[in-house]
Amino acid sequence: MNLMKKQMPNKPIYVTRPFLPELSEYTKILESVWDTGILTHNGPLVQRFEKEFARNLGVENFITVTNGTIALQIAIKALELQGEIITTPFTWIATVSAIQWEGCTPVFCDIEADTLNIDVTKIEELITDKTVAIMPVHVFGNPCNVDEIERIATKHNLKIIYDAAHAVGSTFDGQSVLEYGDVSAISLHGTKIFNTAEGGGLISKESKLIERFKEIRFFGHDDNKEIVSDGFNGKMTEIHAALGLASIKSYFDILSDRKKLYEEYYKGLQNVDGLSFQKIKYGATNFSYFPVIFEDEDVLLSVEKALNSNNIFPRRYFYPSLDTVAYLQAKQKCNVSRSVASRILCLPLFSGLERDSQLLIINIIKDTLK
Ligand code: T4K
Repeated sequence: MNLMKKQMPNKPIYVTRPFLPELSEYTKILESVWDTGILTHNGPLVQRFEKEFARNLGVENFITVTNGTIALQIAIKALELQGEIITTPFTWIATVSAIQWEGCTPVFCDIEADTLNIDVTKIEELITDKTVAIMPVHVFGNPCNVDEIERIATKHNLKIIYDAAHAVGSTFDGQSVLEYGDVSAISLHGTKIFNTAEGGGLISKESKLIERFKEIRFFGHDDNKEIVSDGFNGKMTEIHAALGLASIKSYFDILSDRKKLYEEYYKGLQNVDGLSFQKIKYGATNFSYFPVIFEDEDVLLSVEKALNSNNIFPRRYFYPSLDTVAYLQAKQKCNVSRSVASRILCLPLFSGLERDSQLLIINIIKDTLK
């Protein structure tokens, strides 16, 4: 323990630290904003960011919006969904609040204990005559069983919206996982693998849907500024798009940094008794989080305490399981999700995490579990 205290980092280490480009790269791009005075309303930087980011993601169409939550709401609105949407309780509250905000009812399907994604074998028993869609989450960037979800949706005539908040850079069958389903909604929040401070986006192969997304994010106006439908304000600003553009040339380096750090954790922890890890079964993850699962909550709490006392702050993503949140009044009880949520901790993982800090984290966990 003495050794650990000696190495204790001066600055706190949080679960993540946003990637930031060189400040000069950012200000160079911002100069054009100062020249034109255009701050928002689908300006030239938003349009450039959409094109360049789509190319990096390997998707046909990408539309930016204010944040990942608004992206989910726009997806539900554009698909004109009214009724029950089957989703997972092992997620951030935004998945569920977007469903409720759009007047739909979330129905919780339990998760697979290994992948931590929606359990595809339990979806069909939850389908009723009110079910309109499935909203799975690629949890921590781990692709869902997209083939089976598509088979179920086609059989029951349901829409699929992927909450792909974590899945920038994840692939399935060698292509971006964001191209699956009717729509994928991503987050570009500061805590995500690629960020524009706040931000989000929508991906769909259907050009009609892309047009609807654009209308909805701009008060229901079409390209000619005619009011053609209901909409709201979901626009990304030029200031946020500039941050995305300044970071874009580092996109593939960010992905490979995460992979290296993830592998380092895995190498250090894989043989530790009493620990288990998320299984990547379908496709390839983007390595954006490193969750560890303990045998019980008491062990988790003692590891968390040991890390905290060394100025290290992992995060309990996702806790609690949303089927236990009283105000949501869930009718389903998801035991696997409840169990995992009480025992899972996401370790610090971000570009720039120093090797010594990572070794310290590994050693503290090993020591606590001894
Ligand atoms: N669907 C899913 C599955 C999601 O996980 C999320 C968001 C969404 C939808 C909705 O997307 P957005 O509408 O947010 O675009 C964070 C984020 O606020 C949230 O975006 C994210 N998921 C969720 C999983 O995590 P917190 O409460 O953990 O954030 P916070 O502020 O505690 O940040 C964690 C650590 O990161 C801090 O201890 C320090 C560091 N940090 C954070 C920020 C914001 C920085 O160093 N700089 C920063 O600017 O929620």
